[in-house]
Amino acid sequence: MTSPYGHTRTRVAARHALLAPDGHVASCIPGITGAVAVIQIDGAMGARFSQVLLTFERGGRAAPAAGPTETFGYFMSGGGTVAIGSLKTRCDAGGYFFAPAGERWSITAPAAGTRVTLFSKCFVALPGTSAPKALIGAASRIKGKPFLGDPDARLQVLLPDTPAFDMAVNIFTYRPGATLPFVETHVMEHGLVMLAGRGVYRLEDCWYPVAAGDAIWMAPYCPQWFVAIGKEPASYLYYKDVNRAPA
Ligand code: UGY
Ligand code: MN
Repeated sequence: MTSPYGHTRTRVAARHALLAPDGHVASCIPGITGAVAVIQIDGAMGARFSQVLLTFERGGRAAPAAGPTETFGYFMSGGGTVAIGSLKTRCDAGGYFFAPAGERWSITAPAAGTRVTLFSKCFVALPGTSAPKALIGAASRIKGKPFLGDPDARLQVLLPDTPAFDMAVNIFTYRPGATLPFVETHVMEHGLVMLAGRGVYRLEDCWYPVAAGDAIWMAPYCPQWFVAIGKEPASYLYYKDVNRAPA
């Protein structure tokens, strides 16, 4: 809903950001046609990765040139055909893919209105370890495990937890009233999109009301905490950089 007095929940601070959907503005991204592309987080904000929301029209297509970045894509709604090298599968809502650096990937034949969140980063190789392989999966096949023993805060780990991967992408689902158990402060950076429900996100010394569709950036060492509110579970998809030596 537009505000007659210029209010928005969006806030871009030096070391964290909340982007509410009311502020979205589309960008043209090479290799993406027939889709509204909103760059929510990237290097211009201070991040070391990018987060992009694609909303496809019928006949839309995403097929960027291969480069040094690896890409994780998650179908928030709708569906489309994902191809990475020799892999090719139809993904529906909750489907996801990982395309390693240097490999071409594409999304074709999307249902109209399909929304996909992409996280991309420059791959950092680990000497002596082979690079991670392409994969296509579905969140429905990944069991949610209690986070630090709390059955009301469940974590689904979407990518293999092995040293080859320098990124992790997880889904956190909270029953109403459940929280992150403590205020986390860590070197890993986060990009996040609220998939469902509502809550309050603490970022540094600010507490933000958040709801499905909101995107959040947390710089390294940004103190963070969450509580789910309302009557429905709240869930979010989030990115973090992992498994590499400190800078
Ligand atoms: O994996 C994480 O760091 C996660 N517990 N952080 C978060 O949900 N903000
Ligand atoms: Mn965290």
